[in-house]
Amino acid sequence: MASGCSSNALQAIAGAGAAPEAPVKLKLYSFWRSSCSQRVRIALNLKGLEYEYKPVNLLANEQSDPEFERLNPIKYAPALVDGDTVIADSFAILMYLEDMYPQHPLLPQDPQNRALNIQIASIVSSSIQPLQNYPVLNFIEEKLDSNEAIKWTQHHINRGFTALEKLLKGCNTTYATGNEIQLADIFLEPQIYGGIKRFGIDMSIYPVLARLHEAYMEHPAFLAEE
Ligand SMILES: N[C@@H](CCC(=O)N[C@@H](CS)C(=O)NCC(=O)O)C(=O)O
Repeated sequence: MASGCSSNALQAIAGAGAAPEAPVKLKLYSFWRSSCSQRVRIALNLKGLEYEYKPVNLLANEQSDPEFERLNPIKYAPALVDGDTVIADSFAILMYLEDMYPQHPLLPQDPQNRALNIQIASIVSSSIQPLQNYPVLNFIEEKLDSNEAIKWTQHHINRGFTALEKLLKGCNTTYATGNEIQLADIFLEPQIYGGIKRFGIDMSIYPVLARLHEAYMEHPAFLAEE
């Protein structure tokens, strides 16, 4: 996955409504394979925001470095620094970006559609991703074995994907909740991508999610990520 893209490319992704080019001030502490970090990188791409990329190698335990722990005491990627403001947790970062940088809104005005976006984001962020996080998998591998860890992960991803597929049944828009990329999509794609590439999830049983994955693969905000 790329760690960022040029400001010209970002402006092109954000489209005509993008804010005028501002001096670099955002810093994103991120790990390339972290789905939570990918959420933020996609939103930054969509909003056409330039940022300094600060890699945190989770496989080398850099999240435990004191410098990073000061930014995020729970020692998870990502964390965003905007001037004097530090925000850790992808959901909080996305809501902050939405408030501060309103170009390419991530949430629709319509209350039902807004709630659906938040519900989908919440299923991914509360009921799927935490159950496939390294500390959880490492614990299972230590206590049981690696076969149990992969079975555990696949079970919880399939449980979440089954719910998401039901929720999106009949979805006939380009993306999950409309014809623009919104919050739901930003949570869905990194989870689907990781499900396929890391955890071998069979997407043929999730036709709506599989169709959305194809659509994301065509969109420049996601392409900049792969
Ligand atoms: N709720 C947090 C969860 C963050 C999280 O779990 N990040 C993972 C990577 S996606 C991580 O840093 N794991 C720590 C580790 O692997 O030790 C968020 O959305 O930012």
